[in-house]
Amino acid sequence: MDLKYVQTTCPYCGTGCSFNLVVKDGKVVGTQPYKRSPVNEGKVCPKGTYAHEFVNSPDRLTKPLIKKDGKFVEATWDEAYDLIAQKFKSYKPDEIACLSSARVSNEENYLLMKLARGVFKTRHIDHCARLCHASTVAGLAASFGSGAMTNSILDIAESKCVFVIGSNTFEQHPLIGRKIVQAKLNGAKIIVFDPRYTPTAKQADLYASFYSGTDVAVLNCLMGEIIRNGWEDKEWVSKRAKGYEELKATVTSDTYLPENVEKISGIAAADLKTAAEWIGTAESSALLYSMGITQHTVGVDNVKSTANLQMLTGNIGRRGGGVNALRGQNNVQGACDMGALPVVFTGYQKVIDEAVHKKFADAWGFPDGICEPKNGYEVTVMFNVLTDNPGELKAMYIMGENPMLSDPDLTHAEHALEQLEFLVVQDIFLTETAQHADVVLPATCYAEKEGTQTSTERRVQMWRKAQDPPGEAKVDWQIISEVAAAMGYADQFPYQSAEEIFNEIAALTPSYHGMNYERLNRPEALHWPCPTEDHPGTPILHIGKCSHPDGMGVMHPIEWKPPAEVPDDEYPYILTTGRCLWHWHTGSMTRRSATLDTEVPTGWIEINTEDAKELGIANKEMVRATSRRGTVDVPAKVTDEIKKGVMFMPFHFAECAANRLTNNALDPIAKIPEFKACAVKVEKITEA
Ligand SMILES: Nc1nc2c(c(=O)[nH]1)N[C@H]1C(S)=C(S)[C@@H](COP(=O)(O)OP(=O)(O)OC[C@H]3O[C@@H](n4cnc5c(=O)[nH]c(N)nc54)[C@H](O)[C@@H]3O)O[C@H]1N2
Ligand SMILES: Nc1nc2c(c(=O)[nH]1)N[C@H]1C(S)=C(S)[C@@H](COP(=O)(O)OP(=O)(O)OC[C@H]3O[C@@H](n4cnc5c(=O)[nH]c(N)nc54)[C@H](O)[C@@H]3O)O[C@H]1N2
Ligand code: SF4
Ligand SMILES: [Mo]
Repeated sequence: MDLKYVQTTCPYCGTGCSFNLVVKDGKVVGTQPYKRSPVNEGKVCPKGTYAHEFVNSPDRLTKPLIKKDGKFVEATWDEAYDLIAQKFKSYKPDEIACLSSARVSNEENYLLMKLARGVFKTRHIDHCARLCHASTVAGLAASFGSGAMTNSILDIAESKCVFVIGSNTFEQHPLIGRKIVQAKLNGAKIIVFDPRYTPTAKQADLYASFYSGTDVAVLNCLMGEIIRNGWEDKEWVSKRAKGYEELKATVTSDTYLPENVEKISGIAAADLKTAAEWIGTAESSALLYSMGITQHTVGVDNVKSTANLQMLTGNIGRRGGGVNALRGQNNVQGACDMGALPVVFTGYQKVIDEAVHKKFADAWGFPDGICEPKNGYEVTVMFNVLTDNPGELKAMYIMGENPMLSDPDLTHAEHALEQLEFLVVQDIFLTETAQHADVVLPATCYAEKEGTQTSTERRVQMWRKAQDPPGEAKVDWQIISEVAAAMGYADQFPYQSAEEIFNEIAALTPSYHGMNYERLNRPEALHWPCPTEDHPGTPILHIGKCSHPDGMGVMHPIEWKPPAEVPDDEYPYILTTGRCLWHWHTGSMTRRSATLDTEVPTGWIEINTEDAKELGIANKEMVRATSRRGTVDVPAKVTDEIKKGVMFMPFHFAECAANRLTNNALDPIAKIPEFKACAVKVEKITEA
């Protein structure tokens, strides 16, 4: 028997834990701790523990598929490439859109970006960050000049106060949750505000439940209290921030007095005052947030409000402080860094900047040029254009995304995909989205390839190959290179290894400039920005100055606005949606993992005990949930752990898909949908 251990990085969340894959006779069969990573020190959560289980699932795609007369038939790679090339050559650049993937490596995101802008010459490229932290990228860039998590994971343990708002850290970033526990053991006060009494909330010294969609009111209230009590960091505010007077006028207005915000949010005035005191008087205070803040029509406003609070209390550029926007997918940070966004090339270099455009055009050397220096469409806008302006977009290339379960208002998403003349899906499983494709390309998963991914704390770490791909499946970067070659651009895609691609990225990207595989190939890896080969990397951003050209932080006065859809007589409850510990998004991987799937076999809707009583609904009973967009039948989970008037559904399960109900209303700047608040009614199912 041949047994080996291959150290790699977890393919699930943005925490970026490391573990060893156990490889027996050439096949991945298990995981083992790898203790030298400073991020997780050998510990992993259940998804990490069972990250080998989906790898050799019998459902893995092993051959290209081409749809003929409505049915998939197996094809050779050459047949698939010929068809793709013939079709894509027949469309104008603006008729093509690409979705890249937060699941794949930096190298693969970079190449899809190059394929889109260089080969297809389209400006329409985006990925699931749009559904996730688009508000963070826009909001934190406006506040600090850089859209990334400001501090490091290890730094959270140093904090004297940890304020968690809109993150269920213990289920969604468990090994960051461990840092909260370490901070608590070091004497920190923990505050959690969440509509649900989550496992994270259970760790709190102060927990308050509140209505989804009232975050700005709550954050303004805390700031108002801090200013009225003189707890603001006067030096930070005077030396490093712009816009204090305007912010002060807004947050100290009567609207945001604790007694008034109690009525808006449902948090007791006394709790708001206590939270303000703890945050305002702590030696350092870290704010952690995730989707509870970003997935709103006011997502950017919410993000800017968290930045306002942290600047006001001098917690930017400080150890144990920061705005810690916890990025979700393993490589969503990297996919953004690689320019899989409609407005930037790598490292946030703007598409509309002529000098940047020329830099990439020159470096890539496409004889017939690249896409125009114009911004493209966001994922959500692409889908709206498909339904509202038929014929404008005709073809789509989707790598490693499953919008047929993850997009808001699935009826709309399905209608949108049906408008396409030609759809290519490159995935490891035949997902709900792949079912709609004309060509499906079988890709390899993390265990079958080399590459880098960038975690939420901007740490760039490596994947290492542990086994060969199943059947004829190919590595994503190789597929992209071969599609480019079939389109006539082999010279621009000459790669033999992921490392060669990484070197091209480093050459074109200032924040990755000092990185190479040799430097990354060590347990601690490197945090960007890392501008030169002797630079140690940057775990904490904005020390001494922010990233705006003048070095200043910008405070934004923001008024609270309710969600796009609020409860009324017909739809009297607020529905919020999210995740659970055991499953990952659309379930393509975790529902094919025997242990995880056994633990949580299907979805549910959380209903407050009093609401359930009024509705005559019993625990575990199948109920019907309806919004203005759709209806699903789903088992009820009757619980005191959710605020009365609010209901919650995880979105992992196709048979009771939360996104049949959600609202496709968008934040005007970030174009992120309002996954965290819509109006629903819930009824008993009475047999006909
Ligand atoms: N197990 C697991 N882990 C994951 C993922 C997964 O699918 N499964 N996905 C990853 C990804 S991509 C992401 S983006 C992260 C997301 O990580 P989180 O954002 O932590 O996860 P969610 O469950 O979407 O939402 C977090 C919390 O927001 C609360 N919430 C709901 N509405 C509101 C509101 O209006 N305001 C506030 N303040 N809070 C509200 C919910 O009750 C929930 O507890 O998780 C990552 N980690
Ligand atoms: N209601 C509701 N909806 C939501 C959210 C919510 O909170 N509520 N959250 C949103 C958020 S934050 C996110 S990030 C999105 C996530 O939305 P998606 O990104 O669409 O969801 P995933 O299930 O992670 O899809 C990733 C796909 O990549 C494939 N894959 C995995 N590894 C590889 C690989 O190496 N190569 C290739 N080619 N494919 C691979 C998987 O099989 C899967 O089909 O969902 C969003 N949708
Ligand atoms: S915390 Fe995230 S990165 Fe760590 S093992 Fe769990 S899913 Fe993987
Ligand atoms: Mo996400």
